[in-house]
Amino acid sequence: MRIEAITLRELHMPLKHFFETSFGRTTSRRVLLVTVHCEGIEGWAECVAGEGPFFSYEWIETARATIRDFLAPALVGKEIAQAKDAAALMSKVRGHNMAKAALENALWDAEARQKQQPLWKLLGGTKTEIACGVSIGIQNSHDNLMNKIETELAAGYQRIKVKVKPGWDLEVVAKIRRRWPDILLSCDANSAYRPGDLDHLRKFDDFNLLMIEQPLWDDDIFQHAKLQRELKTSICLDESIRHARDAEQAIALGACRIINIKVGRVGGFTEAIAVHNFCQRHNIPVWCGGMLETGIGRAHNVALSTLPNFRLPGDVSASKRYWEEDIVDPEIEVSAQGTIPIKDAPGTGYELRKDLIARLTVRSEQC
Ligand code: OSB
Ligand code: MG
Repeated sequence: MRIEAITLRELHMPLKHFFETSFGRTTSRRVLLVTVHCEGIEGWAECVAGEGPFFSYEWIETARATIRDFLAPALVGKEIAQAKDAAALMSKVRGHNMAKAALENALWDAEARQKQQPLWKLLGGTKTEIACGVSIGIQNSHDNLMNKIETELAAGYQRIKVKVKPGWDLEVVAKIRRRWPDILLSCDANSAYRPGDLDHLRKFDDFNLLMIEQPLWDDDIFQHAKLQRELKTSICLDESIRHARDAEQAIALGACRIINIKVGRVGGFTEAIAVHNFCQRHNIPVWCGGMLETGIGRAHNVALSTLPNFRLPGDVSASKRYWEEDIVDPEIEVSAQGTIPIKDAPGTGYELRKDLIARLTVRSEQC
């Protein structure tokens, strides 16, 4: 595959409902789409960098600038045999995994289209359906949260994850458990706690949670290892896992019992598969995280989730939870059993709505 050019587009898409985590509230997304042009074939992907440097240091402006000034020049004009060869060409750039992932994943998309193969098969997937959960943000009131959970359970989702932070945590979780004693329930702190909160964090053990996600700093595996020894509840790491070596370190130190894989956070499908395989060999279950993606990133998450060690329901949920209108056709839909059936179609199995993409685009540039 010869990489002839790369197009960057920014789209503005308001969320149906704000999404709030311990680091802030998002009401509208700035979506960065990447298109690679390879000998008559286009590959598309979404950069999952956020509107600000809060989940990670990357945000949409650093991703765009890093792609334009460093990563695209490392790829354009090159001939690669497979999408997975792109990572080596971009390795001079330190970090900026979300920017790299957007490019690599667009090349995987192009490779799948060129080979007329389903992307999930190209990635090594084996499942014919995937299990879906939902991530529910911090709300304006407990009642609003309880109503949302009721709606999502009625829709069939297999696992509820709620965002927590000091002041929106134990009381909320206790209330959920009183009403729904048996559901699969987890929480995600996005680094809102400190080791000094140990006595407080121990109280999460009363609620039979599937996991507590990323309680401490994003850049500290050692402190999570100390915390995991003190908790019955399994820790799941999200922000802390940037590549397979982080997974190796976390597992060796006992810093978590579960890992959330986000393809953007680890720099692309190749590294996501490496994290998956390492966890599988060490009997650590993984699940697919989400970053409020449009259908383009979402379809890639669906494909990744077909790998065998994705053993827990992911944050891969229906388009209609986020968007009035998604930019793929059909939209991503979840069955009444809380699953997404996997299609045998070439590529992702979801077509692009190019007219809608054009209407939502606020800027574009060619690299
Ligand atoms: O920590 O998993 C997270 C969204 C934005 C940034 C970080 C996270 C999230 C989510 C949402 O939890 C998952 C989704 O529904 O896409
Ligand atoms: Mg998380």
